Amino acid sequence: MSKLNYQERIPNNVDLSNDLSLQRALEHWQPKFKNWWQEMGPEGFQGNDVYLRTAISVDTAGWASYGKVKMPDYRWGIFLADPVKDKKIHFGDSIGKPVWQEVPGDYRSILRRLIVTQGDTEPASVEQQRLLGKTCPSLFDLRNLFQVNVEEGRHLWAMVYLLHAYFGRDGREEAEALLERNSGDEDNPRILGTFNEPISDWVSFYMFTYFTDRDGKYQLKSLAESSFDPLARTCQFMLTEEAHHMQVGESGITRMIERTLEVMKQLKTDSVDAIRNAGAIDLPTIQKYINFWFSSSLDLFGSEISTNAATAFANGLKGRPDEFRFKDHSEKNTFYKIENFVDNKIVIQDIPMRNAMNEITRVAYVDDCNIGVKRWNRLISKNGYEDFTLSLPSTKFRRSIGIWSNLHVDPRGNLLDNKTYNKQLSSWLPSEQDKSFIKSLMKQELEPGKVASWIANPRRGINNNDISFKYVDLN
Ligand code: BYC
Ligand code: FE
Ligand code: FE
Repeated sequence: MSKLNYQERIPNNVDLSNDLSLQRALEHWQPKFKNWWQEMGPEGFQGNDVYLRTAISVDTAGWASYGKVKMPDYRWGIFLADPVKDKKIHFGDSIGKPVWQEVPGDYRSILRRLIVTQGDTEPASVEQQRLLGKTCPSLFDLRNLFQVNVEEGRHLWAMVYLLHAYFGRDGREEAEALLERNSGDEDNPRILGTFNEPISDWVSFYMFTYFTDRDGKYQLKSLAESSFDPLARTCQFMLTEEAHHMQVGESGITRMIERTLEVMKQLKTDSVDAIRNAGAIDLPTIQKYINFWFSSSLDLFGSEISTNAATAFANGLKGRPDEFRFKDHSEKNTFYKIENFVDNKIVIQDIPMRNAMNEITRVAYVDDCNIGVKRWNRLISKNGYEDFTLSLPSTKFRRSIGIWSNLHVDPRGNLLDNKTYNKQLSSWLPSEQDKSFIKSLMKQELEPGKVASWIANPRRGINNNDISFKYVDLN
């Protein structure tokens, strides 16, 4: 087990003190990161003690410690999973050769592009969530928001370390640019679409952590397979933290639904108006938020048929999530059945497997998303409302990237004509009215143990603490 070095300015397990020029470069970037955190990070509560977990080792048993810390003093550091001796490349064209400890010259720009794209999402999400503290439904949720935020900050550090350590001057420039692009900025936006969408209410926050952080899980799993060993090891450790982010999303959505069902039972009605008047969120509105964030997150996997993805696989840079699940790790002359849209018709085609890597990853992601949906539907039917079910919309619905982009497809996957589609679109997505209703519910609740009207109490507290524990010290 490699102990993390906490004596240094930048906690790390990469022996930073033995590489003075790298250490200096990162120490030069550190104050820029801190400035960015102050300006673009969570608004408010920066001077308050927050009950946060911090990584202290990469050992699976006991990798984190919990304690109160002011966010700007959080110990962001560089932690890579332990190396595996004699590790070999296990997919693509170079199976069996040793994994790389340095970047092969030929792959420099494509690898840098992957790392920059991954890195860009991390600070983007912090920016998107920066105002949510003002409307937190409880201290427990406020703490979870900040936990997610500081860890996304650490994920940025993870990518910046790789850029500084392995990409020289270009890498240092990219590291600066990661702090210069901003979510939703007209002139200099974040790279991927979803990360420029505003997250202005907590319903969107839970949807984002359920659906968009889960894209993170699948992309990190693919990169954890990489033949560039430092990238693989970094992503492996990031996945440990990622699990909590998705848990925040899943439990948040569950608690919203629990509260809605409670109101429905009390009032013996499923009338949208009655539920809303009681300060809870009707299930059809929750469905609309699912439609929005799921469809947006699907675009993050890239085009269904992608030569970029084929190249990244062939070169051993990016594998499939859980590559061990597959028999053939070369996939050189193999094919994948895909639905394509040709001459205004949906057709089934065999395409080279390597070109289908984005779609293969997307399919695994969709299955994973469905696990929570099934659980929510069990909860709804257990409470006696069998005739309402939540569902994921068709993967063809509202896409902006790939085969289905800009086609008029309804949530069930049917192609519609222009006019019908545009008329109905607002009934599938949160309307202005829905949004202003949700906004009206977003009232800050800071009393320990209390929650806002629209969400149930959590089942249990954090790290064996009570629900009413003061997760954020106010004053
Ligand atoms: N928006 O062949 P294509 C996370 C671009 S989330 C805008 O279709 P490719 C997190 C693409 O860049 C995980 N542009 O796709 C979650 C390319 O542009 P260039 C983030 C898009 O390249 C929550 C062009 O379209 N990690 O960690 O095979 C909170 C054609 O590309 C989009 C990664 O993404 C889009 N949605 O795959 C915090 C992993 N989609 O190069 C954090 C690294 C595609 O022609 N990135 N484009 O200018 C990748 O592996 C790939 O870049 C992608 C795209 C999977 C994103
Ligand atoms: Fe992350
Ligand atoms: Fe995350």
